[in-house]
Amino acid sequence: MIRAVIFDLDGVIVSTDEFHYQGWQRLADEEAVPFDRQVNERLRGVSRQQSLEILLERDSRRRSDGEKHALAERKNEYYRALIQTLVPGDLLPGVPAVIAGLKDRHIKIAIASSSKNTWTILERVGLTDTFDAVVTGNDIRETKPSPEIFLKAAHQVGLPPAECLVIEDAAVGVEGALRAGMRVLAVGSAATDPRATARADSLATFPASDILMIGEV
Ligand code: B16
Ligand code: MG
Repeated sequence: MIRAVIFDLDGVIVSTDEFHYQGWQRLADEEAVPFDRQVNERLRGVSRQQSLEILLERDSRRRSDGEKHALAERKNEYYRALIQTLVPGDLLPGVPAVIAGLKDRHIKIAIASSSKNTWTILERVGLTDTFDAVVTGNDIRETKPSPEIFLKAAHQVGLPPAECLVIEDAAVGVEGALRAGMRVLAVGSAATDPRATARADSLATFPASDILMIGEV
């Protein structure tokens, strides 16, 4: 039985994935590093520093650790300027209804996001007091596909992994949730991932009542 739902943030609750793309694209253009949306897909769910390493795979220059740090900081400044524009109306379709439906049924809800900007985003979209637990990129040692972030969220809501379902839009997130021993609903960019327990293009077509039936026999 599912008694907790753990949401990824970027690409599940809100479309900050587009802002990440814009921030990385601007940095890549300034540094004359080839970058496009296809490479950007590989950045989904992974940490800022790892994202930079992927972007720099096509770089012809050798960068010191100090330079890399400064590049990641610069991208984060661009990104942070973009997320300041977020408003509650930017929640992805279906998200408010799913959250309300789960709360009505007394299901615990949590956030498990690799982003160190999680709290700023939750504040912008009016969700700071909504979740029973929030685990961010600041609270973990290993990023997805490590199961660490999901296990930490389950621990904080006081439920075993078998009673948790994760909603993810990234391949690394789907893998991490499965490694944590949880069911996973893959949405958006991950909606064709065959490893997921269930798939949906968007939460707009997947009400809370259906979510709670995933993996039940
Ligand atoms: P930040 P999620 C992830 O969020 C993003 O998908 C990923 O693209 C980003 O690099 C990562 O957060 C770190 O974000 O630079 O804000 O710390 O999908 O795990 O909610
Ligand atoms: Mg995501």
